[in-house]
Amino acid sequence: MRVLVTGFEPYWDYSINSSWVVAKKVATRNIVGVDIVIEQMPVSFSRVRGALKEAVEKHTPDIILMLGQSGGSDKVKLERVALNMMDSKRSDNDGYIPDETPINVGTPAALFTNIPIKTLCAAIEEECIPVKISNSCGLYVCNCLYYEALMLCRENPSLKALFVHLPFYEGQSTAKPNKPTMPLEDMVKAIQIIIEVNNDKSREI
Ligand code: PCA
Repeated sequence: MRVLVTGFEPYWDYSINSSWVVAKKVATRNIVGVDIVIEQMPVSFSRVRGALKEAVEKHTPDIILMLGQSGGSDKVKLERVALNMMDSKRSDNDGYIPDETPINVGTPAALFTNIPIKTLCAAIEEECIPVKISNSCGLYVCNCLYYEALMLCRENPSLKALFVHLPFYEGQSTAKPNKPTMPLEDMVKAIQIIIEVNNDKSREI
């Protein structure tokens, strides 16, 4: 099984993005029968979809596992849905600010993950890592990437995709003061569990 793990480049005043730090650590894990490849995604509405397509063509993964930083969150968030809309008060890394702009014209308003997230949530909870299912991936670049990944899954039903939002990690120099953090190791472990559960053919997921 090949897993493409993506993380995001820095954005706003976050010169370190926890999602990329976690992706790099996940890539060093040895999971029997699993080939893990990582790619960094741009925080750009206009470039992120092409970057994902290119990465998928290059690696031909079975699963796309996308990571993003959710500053202020105190849990790992398994995202259930991507919405066909871009909206933000702040610009992306290209200086673009969308205003309730559709990602695609003529495609569904919402797309759901094709990975059983309740099973994953329970498996991560078992390891006492704070986790929850989230029903909103926001309307910023993370959601745009997720929507594109789920569109690719519609074209190729054997492909699976999930977006996971991550808190700041403990000791992250760009974490906002008084905002929750999580040990880096817990976040890496959570992603490892997601990969292992998906790779465990004996497990009914
Ligand atoms: N988080 C942002 C974009 C990049 C990232 O890591 C988001 O939640 O949309």
